[in-house]
Amino acid sequence: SQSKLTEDIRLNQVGFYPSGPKTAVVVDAPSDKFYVIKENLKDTVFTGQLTPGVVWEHSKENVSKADFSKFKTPGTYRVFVPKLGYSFPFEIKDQVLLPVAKGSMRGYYYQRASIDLLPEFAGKWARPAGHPDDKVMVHGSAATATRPEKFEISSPRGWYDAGDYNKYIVNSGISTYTLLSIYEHFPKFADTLKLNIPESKNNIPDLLDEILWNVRWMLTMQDEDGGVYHKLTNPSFDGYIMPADAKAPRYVVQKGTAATLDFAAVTAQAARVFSKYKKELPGLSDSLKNAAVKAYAWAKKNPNIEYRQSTLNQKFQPGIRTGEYGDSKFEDEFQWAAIELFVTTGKGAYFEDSKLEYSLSGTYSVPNWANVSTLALYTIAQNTKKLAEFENINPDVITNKILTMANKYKENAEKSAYGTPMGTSGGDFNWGSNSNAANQGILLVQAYLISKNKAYLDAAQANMDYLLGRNATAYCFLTGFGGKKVMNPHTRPSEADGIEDPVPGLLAGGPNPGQEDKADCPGSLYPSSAPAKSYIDHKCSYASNEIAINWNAPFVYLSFALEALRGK
Ligand code: 9MR
Repeated sequence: SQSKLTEDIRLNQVGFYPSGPKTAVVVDAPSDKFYVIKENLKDTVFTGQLTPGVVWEHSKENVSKADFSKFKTPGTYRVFVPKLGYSFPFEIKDQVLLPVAKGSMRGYYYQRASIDLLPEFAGKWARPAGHPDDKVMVHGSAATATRPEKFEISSPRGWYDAGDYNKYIVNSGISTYTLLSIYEHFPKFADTLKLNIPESKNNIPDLLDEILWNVRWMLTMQDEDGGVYHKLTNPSFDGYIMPADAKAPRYVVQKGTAATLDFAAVTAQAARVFSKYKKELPGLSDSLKNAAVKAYAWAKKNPNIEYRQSTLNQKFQPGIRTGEYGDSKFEDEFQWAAIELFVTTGKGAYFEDSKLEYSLSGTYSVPNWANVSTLALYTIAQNTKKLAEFENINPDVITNKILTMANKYKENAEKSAYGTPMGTSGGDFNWGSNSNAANQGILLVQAYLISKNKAYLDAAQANMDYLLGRNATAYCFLTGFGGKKVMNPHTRPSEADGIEDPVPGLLAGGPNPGQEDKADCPGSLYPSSAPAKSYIDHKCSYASNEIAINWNAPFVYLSFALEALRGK
């Protein structure tokens, strides 16, 4: 019984940096010793002491920690616990996260609308183009378009949002920002990165080429008056069919305040990033900046247009029943857009508009699609020099705000039974919980960039370990990686393509005790109602096993950041 694989040793199933922290978690440890062993399952390379078991409140498991950080020799290993068995294998080496970083970024290529995925880039997941989106109706056009005769627009490209084939501006906002931030925060690293995508041979970094696929789509979503449509969508979700087989009519739907401000923030940021490529992409940076300015002005004039599907459907036909991304509070979107515009244009009026000086005493939180003010903090923390002319604001107040937020997560990582920041805040285990883990990681990386205190980076890495296997489900949550693999994500191409392996590089939503998909998944499929265990690797589970561009993006950021900061 000693020489069997056990899922009760939970660890990062991809691997560790030689000089970085290395911890496994053991459930109901029957021994107080653990060993790091070689792949021949015989040779022991490290012997360690397990910590006494304690209960993790989020999974109700009794767990001990196995810390083997002192072991630094590159190779492939497993952790072995007598009377329990051995773990999934993992590596110790430099650049150990590079494959997941590239893989998760390449996940976006597979999400592309309006283009054939070719075998040379997509391998066995090659597929014909779907959703050309070159003729899209303006929903309720007579009432909402600038010119009533304009019933149709062209809005190709972009990434499918998630397991469905629709394209939503609000969610594209935080996703695209997060990916562009990789370039802004780690330019040297991003410049040379190769992703093997159709544009790999041009003179623009691959990371930016991929992001451009979505940015160009976003630009088409702006109406002539500056307002931005909330989404481009079918009236109802497609069935489990391939993109090329999806022929339902498509609509751009209702210009709104949140979409317009998220658009303004991203296009302002993208204008900065692409200003370095004026020769390769003539006019793009200026167009982005103009689009941002115009969008922001529209939002000032229309500061309270909420997207609420039920209201919309009382007014217009056909009824729209796809993802809502509804939000009724716009202060955070205003602040984020204003800060991005300030940093891009240098115009003080945007800074005044952001009200940052006054809001810093209030609450900021780990960002998500509906909650974006912390993104403004990240941007300004990277650009504190621009604040020189504002005597009333001390840049340290901003960076300290980030540090204070991060401290909570760092401390929780240090004291939690699983050694993870996850579970620090009440709502951490929700729909898309894995994106909370990754976004906490980003917050901790910002704290590290500000302070150079390695403890923040260790805590950030703890959530990478969590996502890659040191969690209460034992799954490695990025498709295509790890020992216990996600095989049945809720994503249409993966369900319809007849290929056993799911499209790689996509992060599963993760444990979600809300179980909002119960009606579509037999309830008994959920193994547990404990928050950290409430997950099923089943295609029915859109509430725990879908994939989404806003969940992948922080994972991509976190893995690239760790590579850039620790890879060698
Ligand atoms: O990520 C969204 C989550 O925060 C919401 O609780 C949930 C229900 O409204 O919707 C999620 O977003 C989905 C979107 O509406 C449509 N595409 C798939 C997204 C991920 O499930």
